[in-house]
Amino acid sequence: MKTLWTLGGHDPNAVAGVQADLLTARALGVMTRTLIGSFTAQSDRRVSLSEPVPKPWLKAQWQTLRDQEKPAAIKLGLLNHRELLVFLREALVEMPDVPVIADPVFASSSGHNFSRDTLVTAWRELLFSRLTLLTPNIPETEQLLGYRVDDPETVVRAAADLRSWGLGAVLIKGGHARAATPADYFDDGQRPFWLIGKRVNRDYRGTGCTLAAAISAQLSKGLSLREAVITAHGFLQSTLARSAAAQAPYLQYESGPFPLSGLSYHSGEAQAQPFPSMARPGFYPIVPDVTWLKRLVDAGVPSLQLRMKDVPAELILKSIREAVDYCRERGVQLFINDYWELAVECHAFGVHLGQEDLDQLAPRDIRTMQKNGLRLGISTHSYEEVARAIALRPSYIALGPIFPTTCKSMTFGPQGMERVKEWKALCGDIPLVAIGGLKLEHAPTLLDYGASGLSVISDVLSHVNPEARVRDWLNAFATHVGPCST
Ligand code: 3NM
Repeated sequence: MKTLWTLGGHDPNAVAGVQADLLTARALGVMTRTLIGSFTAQSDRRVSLSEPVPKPWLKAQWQTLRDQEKPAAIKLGLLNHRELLVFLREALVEMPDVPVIADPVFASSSGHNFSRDTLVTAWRELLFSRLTLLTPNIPETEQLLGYRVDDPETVVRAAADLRSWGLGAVLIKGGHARAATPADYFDDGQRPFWLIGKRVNRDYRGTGCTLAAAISAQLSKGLSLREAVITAHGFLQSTLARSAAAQAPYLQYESGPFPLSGLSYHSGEAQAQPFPSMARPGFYPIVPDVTWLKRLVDAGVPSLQLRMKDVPAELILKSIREAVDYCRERGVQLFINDYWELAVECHAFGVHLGQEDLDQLAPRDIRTMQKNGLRLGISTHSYEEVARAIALRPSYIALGPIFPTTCKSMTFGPQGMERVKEWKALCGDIPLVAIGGLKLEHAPTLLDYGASGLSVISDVLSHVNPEARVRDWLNAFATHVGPCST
């Protein structure tokens, strides 16, 4: 079994330090070993003791675990003596491939200053080059770098400066910042992103430990670092929201699915408005041209996507206009694939975009779509893509490919039907459309698992009798969830 080792402080209240790590990792289904690096006496109001263990104590704990296993990941928290850091640096040499996540406790949220500058320097000199990820909050970032970090530009600069000391990646936590939406900034030297949080009306201890422990637990399960950071952020946010709603004095950890937070490559600001909602997508075929579109509309589909590939440019606008008029008159929810500007011009019901299309959009393009009342659907295939979609607050999120498909070239493998259950939870209240290799017989299971819409190409377009096949799909929806158009 893969295990997580967590090394940090002991909190007699068991709401921070290694106990918070243990509760977090357990909720995420990961077996955890705990190593005590310091004893503390702390409460909500103050820290009255913070005493590092003697080096032989840490060595004995470490050796005991080392004799039995190699961990899948190691999480470091409060380590407030240079000697312990020296020991750790040496001990880690024999496990170079184990990811190490550090949440450096230089000060607790109740204000106790655990460390002197010499300790900050020791962390930097002894451990930073071995760390997969460092997760400082803003005060810790300022303490490390010696300058004020108080706006998005300085956060970006601080992350680059921290990484220049040899860190694999850095997650700067914005909870202490003054912004209305607390955003965390992740930089691994590839494609940095912001994770957008929500403030809750209560302060909780142990949030930093929880986030870093959740990241470490997700890494232990085999997720990539980016995926671990994204899912852990969602876990912490839902833990905070649930605890605050229950007015619980301490974080309430629970196993089970949770929604992801929004992710943006551009800014940590939450988007002001959601895209307009729509009636349940229901049976939602994709067609390549207006001839097919009219056939399927006449057969009674409630939603359609016009996805024109390799169509001469001069035909595109004409087709979109004709398709929009045809669907509007018949109350069909028509999404235009890709051509969002033409969709705006023709007053289409909605637009469907892939991740590469989103790369081309500026924030003002999003505002233009919203101002014109366009619905938005987004294709997703990974945690990162779905978190990015969530930040845009679209009308639906599509997950695919559920099964192998021949209609689109894919870098992602088939997800399987079970994944729909998880995606449903990740998307929160945004409707979910399943796509990719779907056949009629999959409909009951996918609807049971929480899909609001099922999207197909070949099952209908390659059928000997497409109209009859549409009727079968509509019947499958009607028996399962009631008529599609409501
Ligand atoms: N998007 P069929 S799969 C257009 O996973 C499309 O994002 C997908 O065709 C995704 O029903 C797909 O014939 C093709 O498999 C769906």
